[in-house]
Amino acid sequence: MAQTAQAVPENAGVEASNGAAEPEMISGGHLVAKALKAEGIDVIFTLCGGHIIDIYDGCVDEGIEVVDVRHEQVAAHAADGYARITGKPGCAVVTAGPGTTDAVTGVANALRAESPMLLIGGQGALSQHKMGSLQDLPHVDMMTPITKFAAGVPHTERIADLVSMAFREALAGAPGPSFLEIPRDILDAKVPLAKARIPEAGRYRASTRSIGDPADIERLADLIVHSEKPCVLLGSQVWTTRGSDDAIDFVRTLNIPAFMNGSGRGTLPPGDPHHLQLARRYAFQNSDLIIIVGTPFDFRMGYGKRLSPSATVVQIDLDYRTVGKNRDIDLGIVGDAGAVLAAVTQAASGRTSTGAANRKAWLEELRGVEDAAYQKRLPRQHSDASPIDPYRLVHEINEFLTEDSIYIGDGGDIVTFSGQVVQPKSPGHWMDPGPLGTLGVGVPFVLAAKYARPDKEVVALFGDGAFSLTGWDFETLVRYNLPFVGIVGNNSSMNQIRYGQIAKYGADRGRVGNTLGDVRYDEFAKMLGGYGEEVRDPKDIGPALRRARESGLPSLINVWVDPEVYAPGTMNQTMYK
Ligand SMILES: Cc1ncc(C[n+]2csc(CCOP(=O)(O)OP(=O)(O)O)c2C)c(N)n1
Ligand SMILES: [Mg+2]
Repeated sequence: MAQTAQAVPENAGVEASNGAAEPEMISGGHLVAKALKAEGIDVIFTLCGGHIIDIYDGCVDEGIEVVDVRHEQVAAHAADGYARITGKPGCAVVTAGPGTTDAVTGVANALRAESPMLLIGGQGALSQHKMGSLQDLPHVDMMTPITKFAAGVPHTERIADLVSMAFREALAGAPGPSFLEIPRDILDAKVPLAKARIPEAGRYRASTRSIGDPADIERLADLIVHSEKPCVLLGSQVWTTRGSDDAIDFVRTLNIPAFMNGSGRGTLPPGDPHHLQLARRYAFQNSDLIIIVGTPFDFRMGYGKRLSPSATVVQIDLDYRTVGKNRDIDLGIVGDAGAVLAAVTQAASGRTSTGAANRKAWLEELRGVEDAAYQKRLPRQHSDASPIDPYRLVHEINEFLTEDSIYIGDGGDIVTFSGQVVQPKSPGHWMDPGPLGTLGVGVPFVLAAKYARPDKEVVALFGDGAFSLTGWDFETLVRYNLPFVGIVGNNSSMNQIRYGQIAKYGADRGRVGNTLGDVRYDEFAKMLGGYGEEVRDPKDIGPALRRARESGLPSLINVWVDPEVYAPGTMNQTMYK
């Protein structure tokens, strides 16, 4: 029976020469693209390889952009960065063998930073399994310890289904990376569209926005209303869960001094009466109630050992494995930072008194400690010395940032300085590698941030060592017309490591394996089509930054900083204690 074109159902296929209906067929790469689309992925970061090209072809059909970089580490870090900026999972696609091994660092960084991303890697054809095919490696074995989910795809029909499983795992609880390996013949093969499970957008995952045990919300509200000296640490998960507004409401309604770390920086703007930074050690030693939100007791927190033994300690985290790890706590809540804080604010507000007024003196006490520490450091921030005092450089950067500047730090000592001085002005406007401490995240994070949010200004500070790891992708920023203000704090050294070597082995043996050339990164930027300037005099930093902003190009301002000046954290070797 003849049918009009409009009456043909979408998946009905075309009529074969013998009259039987042939099913509509779809290839593996096109199934990948359909599954990515269902998750809202609109860009993949990639470096090409023959094993993965059918995914590109699928992306063309689905309207997913293919952003090509110069090193797979960059693709993986960009996927991590994209997830942080957008709140959606990021996706990187790399070829088999060295393409996948190159991406390992980016995946590992996303694991420690709890950043949801999917890495898709190619693999030799299943028909050549264990025959020594080009670029064959045991990728799933390699990825298993550094992902939340790592699997190979055994059949073309299962591709989209497994992509959805990978996303479910990446986004559940504390987010993290997933990995899928797709053999070449599985990816290239065509199967009937009707036989492939393609999970529908929004219908294969549940919300993980939990408040934990409701009774614990009441317990925490009780602790807060009776506390005279509380403090809260707002960690990365406050941003991950997009709980910034709930956190702001919590500290303001209940009058609780707040410290921020990781991606939680910028939750409160600088100058906010509850925003504290330099008085953290004092607060942790003198508070009666310490509430840790969405950050583990890892090395950044001295494994929880530096909290007052008499304080009541509360920990809120998306991951049950983090709560109570490394030290005992008085109350643990496994849940979503924003949802929990909103519920506690509401519960406490329902009491006869929230106790907010009783905490006024404590806030003033902390403000006094904060102001004294700030005043003590200020002369360094205003230093006219040349070579330039790193404190002056990071001070100038802090002055330069606007409410719309996303700040990215990638380096050793120079970034340690910036952690003390640079204060992002808005939530989600601070990016650092996270607890893996990976050098080389800078350029990929710039790529992700500027690509996802072209309306934002991106300002990145690099150590000269850190920039060198992934610096060639500056060319990608030029190619995609992604202007940003880049600064290299250049001390011709891997200074953070050099300090420890000198301290341990003496000055004459301290110059081993940590020396870099006097490289003109401004010239490197210009060579690749960007903007560059060199700065030796501190008073030129501000004007150079402004010219970089106005250039409308990817830029690098090469600032020669004093190699003999080290950050206090480096001198105390705090990170190893
Ligand atoms: C990928 C990677 N390799 C090595 C290290 C160890 N490391 C930490 S800081 C540092 C020195 C970084 O030098 P640079 O970026 O120039 O910053 P500086 O300390 O000189 O300011 C090194 C090598 C690391 N964290 N990550
Ligand atoms: Mg350096």
